[in-house]
Amino acid sequence: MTTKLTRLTTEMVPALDSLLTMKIQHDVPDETLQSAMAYSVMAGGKRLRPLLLLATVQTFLPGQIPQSLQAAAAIELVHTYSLIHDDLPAMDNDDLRRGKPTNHVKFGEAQAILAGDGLLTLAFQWLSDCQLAAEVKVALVHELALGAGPAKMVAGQSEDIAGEARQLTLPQLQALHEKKTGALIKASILMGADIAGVQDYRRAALTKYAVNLGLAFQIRDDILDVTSTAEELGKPVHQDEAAHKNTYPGLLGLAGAKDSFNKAIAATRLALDPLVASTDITLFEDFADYLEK
Ligand code: GRG
Repeated sequence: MTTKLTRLTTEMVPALDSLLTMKIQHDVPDETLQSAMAYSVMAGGKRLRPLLLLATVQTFLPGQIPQSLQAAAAIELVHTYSLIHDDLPAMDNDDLRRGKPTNHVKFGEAQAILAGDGLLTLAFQWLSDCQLAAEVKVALVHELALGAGPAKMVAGQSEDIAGEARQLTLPQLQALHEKKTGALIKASILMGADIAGVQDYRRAALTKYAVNLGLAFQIRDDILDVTSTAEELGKPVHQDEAAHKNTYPGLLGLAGAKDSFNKAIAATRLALDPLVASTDITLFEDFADYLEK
């Protein structure tokens, strides 16, 4: 079945990909750095976070989609930086990502660190020079810095690494996931809301939706690490257990993790209730359906 999200993806991913390719080429004059940055950005990611921003704009103010593409692409830069650094020998020490050698395997550790640094900084350059009103750009910079920065994603990564040595409780694990993975997902949706001028009860509903979607996403990732093959995921599996990571299946068993996933998905859908009377929520429902497949 062709869903609204499939149509948005078919239309937007090629546009995002060509913007990412062209602007990295234009904005990164050093050839080695440009290759290392482009390698991971163009390695076949699903573009989930940019699509969340664009789906939010499409739902509330579709006329702003063309001006939103660069902001959506900026989120993918931050996401890609986080994956490059996460894969480094000093962090998860992974050799495979998206079915390809990781950045440091291909370009060496120093260039991989710099590629990540370059992507993180370039994201904010793109937000500051995109075609949106100045006050919207400030809101976007703030939202992305909050979600990706030292109070959220970086803190989550730090806690994840520190937590390898000890068993977290379920609330501690949920808080860690909310920072490490959830915060960027939430920022993506709220940045869409900033562009579309979504406020009050609608922004509150979107925030609740985003938090629960992010949680469902991470629990699903934990489950897939246990149940999938490396070919299916394009990255090594059973890594979490080997690294003594705190995960949902590790803490609750596979059945318990699946139960938590189902609860997070139910909460994701419930969060949309206040919007139903005024808004076509199909795109948001499609993301929940996608995670459930
Ligand atoms: C290094 C500061 C810093 C942060 C890293 C995101 C992150 C924090 C670590 C990644 C660990 C991980 C694999 C978490 C699982 C959730 C996740 C981010 C999966 C990858 O995202 P997808 O599925 O990937 O959207 P694609 O390849 O489609 O972009």
